[in-house]
Amino acid sequence: MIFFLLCKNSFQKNITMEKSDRQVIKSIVLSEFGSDGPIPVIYWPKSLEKRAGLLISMKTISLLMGDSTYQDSSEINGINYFGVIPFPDLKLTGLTYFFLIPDPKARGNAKAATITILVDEDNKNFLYENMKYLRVIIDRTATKIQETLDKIKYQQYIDALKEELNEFTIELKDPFSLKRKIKIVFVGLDKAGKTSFLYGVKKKYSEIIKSMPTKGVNRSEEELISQKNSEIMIWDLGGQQKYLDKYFEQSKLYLYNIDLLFFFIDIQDQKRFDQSLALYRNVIRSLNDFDEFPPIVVCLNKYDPDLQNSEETNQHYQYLYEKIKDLSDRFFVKIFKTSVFTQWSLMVAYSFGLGQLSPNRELFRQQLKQFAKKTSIESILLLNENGIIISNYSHDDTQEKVFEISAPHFQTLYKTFKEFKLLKKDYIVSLSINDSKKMVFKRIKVQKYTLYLLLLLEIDTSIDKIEQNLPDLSDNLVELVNTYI
Ligand SMILES: Nc1nc2c(ncn2[C@@H]2O[C@H](COP(=O)(O)OP(=O)(O)OP(=O)(O)O)[C@@H](O)[C@H]2O)c(=O)[nH]1
Ligand SMILES: [Mg+2]
Repeated sequence: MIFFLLCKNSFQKNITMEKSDRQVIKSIVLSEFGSDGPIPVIYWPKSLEKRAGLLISMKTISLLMGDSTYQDSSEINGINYFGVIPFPDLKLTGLTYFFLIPDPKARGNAKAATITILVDEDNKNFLYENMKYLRVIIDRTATKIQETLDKIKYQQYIDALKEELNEFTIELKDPFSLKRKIKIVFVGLDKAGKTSFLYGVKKKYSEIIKSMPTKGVNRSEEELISQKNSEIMIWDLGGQQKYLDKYFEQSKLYLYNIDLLFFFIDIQDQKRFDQSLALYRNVIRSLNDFDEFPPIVVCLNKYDPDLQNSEETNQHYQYLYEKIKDLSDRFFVKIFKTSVFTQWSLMVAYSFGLGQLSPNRELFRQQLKQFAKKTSIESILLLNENGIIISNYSHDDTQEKVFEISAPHFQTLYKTFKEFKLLKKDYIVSLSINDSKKMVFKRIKVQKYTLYLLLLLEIDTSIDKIEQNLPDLSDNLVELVNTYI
């Protein structure tokens, strides 16, 4: 933290460009956690101000590791993920890859490292739009760095990275587009419950009752955190046969350029399972033809609370689960049981899907994990104002599940208490759980956003301990929240 303050100054004028203004990528920095802390090992351009390089190293590495110095590689073992990080003082935004370099001399036999490529903050959309390509290119460089023992080669690898990125951007039609346009598509047979799901997510219950079959496509906008940089459009495709035919005939319009796909199957409608799966197969085929592989969330829907113990329904679930997995070959697919009667089930599936759109989801999780460690919290979950789960972290899966189910209830309670002016503080604490644990639901302000934390902790952990560590968490989240999507 102290370092950030020291470095706060305006350096951007010192970052000169080697070529023309058309160059999108302004700088590349390879950082390492050296014996004196994070330092830029290799950077481009050569004219990059020393303190700017140091700021980039400090910030990226400390987001990776928290305030604690890097001492135990088991803590961050298996770390390799991306994040989009703003550097307002430099008027730059970076795409950072976090990874470890094996080093027998370092504690834990590895050193934390980051590769950051930077663009003008006004061009940050370039990073989002081209994320999947940039990730591949940077990942390759990181692997080369991890594999060599010869540090002299680092320069050569970063030069090659610069060249490759340069070639990549030259081929792009418009690297300077201003808004990230995200397309989320809902597909499934008619009456599968797509429109109801979307109303349910927004808690527009009265609309669910009135809901009519969707004619053609219903487009709506989603606002997750900040709408400044992105526009999230949801396409709810009516599922009647006459419309389905049209989507495939004009697939370039409907099924092209999808960032996230929700696919719905009515788990109560056994007669139409095969028809549903045939539709799924066709959608997969069409995506394959376009060479596009968006993440897919499959909702086995109408899994109503009263059916949860039904043997038959669970057999159907198993059947559909396996069929879907079989059909989804090259895709990242996650399958959920959902019902409009359990609002949390909608939120869990919906949040998971939206989370896939964020390049910072791992970074958020890492922040929650660090906070949890410092405060001896077992489980932690971060919600936005609308009950969408931004991130969570938990020691075990069962707890995570319980948390996802409990969170909306706590949020409702919190808002109710607040409305009736029963809250003196900005948190509520549950009764003891199992005589040893308690839950705390707390509102936090992160910049202009109101977010909520649900925490599971030892019964005798004081709320003060949480409060003491919150400012650090909020500070780090401020940095990340604006680049969440
Ligand atoms: N039991 C049960 N019924 C549901 C659920 N979700 C939706 N429904 C009902 O299923 C019917 C169809 O829901 P819609 O949301 O209109 O379905 P859709 O997939 O949008 O249908 P199309 O617009 O024709 O493609 C409505 O009567 C809903 O009330 C659910 O989770 N459980
Ligand atoms: Mg509909």
